[in-house]
Amino acid sequence: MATVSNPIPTPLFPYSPIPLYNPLMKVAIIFGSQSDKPVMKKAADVLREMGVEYSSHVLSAHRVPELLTETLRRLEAEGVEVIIAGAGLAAHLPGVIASQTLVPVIGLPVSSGGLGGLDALLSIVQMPRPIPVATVGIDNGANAAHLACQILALKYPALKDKLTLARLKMKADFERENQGVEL
Ligand code: C2R
Repeated sequence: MATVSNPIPTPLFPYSPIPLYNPLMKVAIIFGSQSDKPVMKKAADVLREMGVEYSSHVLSAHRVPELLTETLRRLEAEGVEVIIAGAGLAAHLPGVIASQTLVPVIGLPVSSGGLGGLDALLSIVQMPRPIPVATVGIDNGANAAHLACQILALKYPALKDKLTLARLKMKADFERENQGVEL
């Protein structure tokens, strides 16, 4: 008799009877090198502003693949809900992370190197199905964090309220700043 394999992917962290889930909103910011720090800091700044807890990790799919897997297991056990993954050059880090977890991964291409980040952008955005990475613009750390907040807002009404207020403020600022413009 033919056996049918389970179509549901096995979670990275095996089922545990101990409730590991922490109800706080949790984002992990993972990046390939210390040299990516200025771009990743833009994401951290927005998360802090929105009151979202985050942890940051320098890891590399190319340089320390075993440590990457180990850390992902730990983050899942701690209840991470969104991962922001930034890298430059042949940026495989976000895709490799996405291949190892069902936690949504936001890819942030970093412009380190002679190609201005286009290399990283294409490496991150062109993922084969069914392993998507939600990719933001080159060096746009702020947008990576805004998208992370929007994902979390599906579950946390207080964060949704904050985002709604931020949008209202943005519109009011825009109208005020663009009143009576002269050329
Ligand atoms: P160094 O400055 O350390 O030489 O790194 C990093 O994200 C960084 O932008 C140069 C660039 O290499 C990237 N890097 C990756 C990966 N690991 C490091 N793209 C990876 O695993 O994808």
